[in-house]
Amino acid sequence: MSPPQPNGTIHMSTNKMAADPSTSEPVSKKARTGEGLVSTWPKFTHRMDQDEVKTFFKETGYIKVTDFLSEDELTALNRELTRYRRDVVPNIANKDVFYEEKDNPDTIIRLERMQTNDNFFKDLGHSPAFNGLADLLLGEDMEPNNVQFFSKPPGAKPTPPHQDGKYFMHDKGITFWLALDDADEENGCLYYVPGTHLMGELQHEKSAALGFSQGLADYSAEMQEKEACMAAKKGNTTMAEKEVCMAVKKGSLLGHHPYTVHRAGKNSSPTRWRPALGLTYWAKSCQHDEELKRRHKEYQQKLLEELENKGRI
Ligand SMILES: O=C(O)CCC(=O)C(=O)O
Repeated sequence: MSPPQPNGTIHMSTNKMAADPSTSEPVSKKARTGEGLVSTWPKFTHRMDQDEVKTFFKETGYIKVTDFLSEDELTALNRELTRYRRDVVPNIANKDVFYEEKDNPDTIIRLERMQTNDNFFKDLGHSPAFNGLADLLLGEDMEPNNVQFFSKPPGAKPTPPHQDGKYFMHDKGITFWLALDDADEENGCLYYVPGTHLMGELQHEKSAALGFSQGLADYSAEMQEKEACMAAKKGNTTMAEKEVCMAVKKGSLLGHHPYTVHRAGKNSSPTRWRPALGLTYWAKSCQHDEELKRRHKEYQQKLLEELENKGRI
């Protein structure tokens, strides 16, 4: 065990667990930061085998945990989301909400920075279930960077293949994607390309998809063809061939490394939406990177201007 930290937390040597006086089990220090409902939710170690998930993540760059949330937790989360849409959305900044049909509250396709607009979602970000898992997978102290809602309406276009690291501008992060309803090939589930987390940042180009300004250059139809030819010559497989379909039931959790290449399919269902919650975490050490903060602010500003000019927000 390391010596007590200035804030009184005692870190265990393995995964930074602090002793909880109320139980004989160690509990993440993050358990204490959540208020109300979320703080009573079991920590991630009750939801999966942590060694297994850590090894899998290291090798593939992603995780998939079925039934991560219980029925009751999912019901509570959906209730809070309904409240957020009804009570919070009318008062938030334009940049934190995107609609399929502008200003039609029933057609929200994206919510951003929910943790800064509402305490429930702030607590969710800090909860031992998610923040503790981020600490474990990245092997350092992580903190919530964004809590987002992504929804694909019936007929929605695909999300272009990309690496989140392109948006983060670093690789000390992780993205969790929680299915709020069943997601499959029909309504636009995610696809991962295993092992791409080891390839560093790949070249991206501008994409027309709202909220996903960057797409992988290599995935354009022309590049895919070229890649397939080269791979065939060398006896290799292409990214498209390696990609894994992440169809999941509601309550399941996916997670990916900043450099893991991923995309979402189009929603070809005539009736089903595809709602999900995204939680991104950055290493606490990023707080000290002034250059990163500056570049990020500049990027956000540019993005906002572009969205405003297009009349999308
Ligand atoms: O939900 C989607 O359509 C895409 C989500 C995504 O790309 C992400 O969370 O990084």
